[in-house]
Amino acid sequence: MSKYALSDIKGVLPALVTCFDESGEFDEGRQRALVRWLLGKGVDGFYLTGSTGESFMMTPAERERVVEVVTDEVAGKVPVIVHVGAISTKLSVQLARQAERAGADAISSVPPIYWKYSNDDVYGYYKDICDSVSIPMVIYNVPLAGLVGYDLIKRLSGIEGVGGIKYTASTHYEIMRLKEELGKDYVIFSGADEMAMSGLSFGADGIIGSFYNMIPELFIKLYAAVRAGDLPAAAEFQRQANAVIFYCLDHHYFSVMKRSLGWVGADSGWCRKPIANLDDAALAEVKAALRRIRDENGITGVAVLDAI
Ligand code: MN9
Repeated sequence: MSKYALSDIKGVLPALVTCFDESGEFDEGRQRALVRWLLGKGVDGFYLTGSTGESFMMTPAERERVVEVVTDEVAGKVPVIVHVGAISTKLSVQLARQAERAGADAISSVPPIYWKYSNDDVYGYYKDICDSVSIPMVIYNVPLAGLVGYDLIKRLSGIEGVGGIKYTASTHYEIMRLKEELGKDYVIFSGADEMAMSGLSFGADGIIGSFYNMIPELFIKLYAAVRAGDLPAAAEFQRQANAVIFYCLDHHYFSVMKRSLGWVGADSGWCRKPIANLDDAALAEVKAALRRIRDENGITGVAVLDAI
């Protein structure tokens, strides 16, 4: 049973990486350990099986298993949103129903991908999924899947069940405008880690992203600083985080995130091909570079970086 209303979901939510072992199979033990580690850090919820969760490299059964395992481990301590986007409505509906059964608090989906769809098609996609479950839908606007225009975002908000958006476009003024035009109950999660401060300053309720797996401490402090109105402090945390992020983005960042967590006992394993993995030699180089970035930028209080 879902436990949290969408309006209760705010703060810092990792787009949880999915843990695979050396042979590429889902690794339940690593996954549970990572969830416990992140809960210990104080994250405010989880976003499962999204792009960062490598969902598009997984079978529906595997995605369902991840959802079962993580909702079981989380056990209602924080809210869980499950990304159910898939190549067909039929699959997305199947995943949405399973997420609801597993106790997810909300679902989310990219718009239909690969082919070019009309606005009516996109509307129909979200309507079909929303009609199949009773938990709310967070639509997902992300360049990788093709951005949804402002007018369509507003139209989609009229579907019963659509309660908010994960907004990963860079046009953050739309966050403010959506809040004004759709009301404060329309929940907005800012989705670009590099611009978390901006998204929150423009009115987002929370942030969902990849790097909250690896350096959650900086974003938890950033979130608190924005809420306290201390924008200079928030900017400093964003600057520190971005020094790490921009380096990682050039070095197979999914693998950097997963393997660097091993330095704090939360090793998250390997990525699924064609996403590349770091071998031990490359990881050693990354480690040296991150140490330098930590020291040059005066970054403290980040476990993964403190460990090197
Ligand atoms: O929404 C993520 N976007 C994608 C979340 O996965 C496409 C972000 O967290 C980015 O990975 C991050 C790095 O560019 O901002």
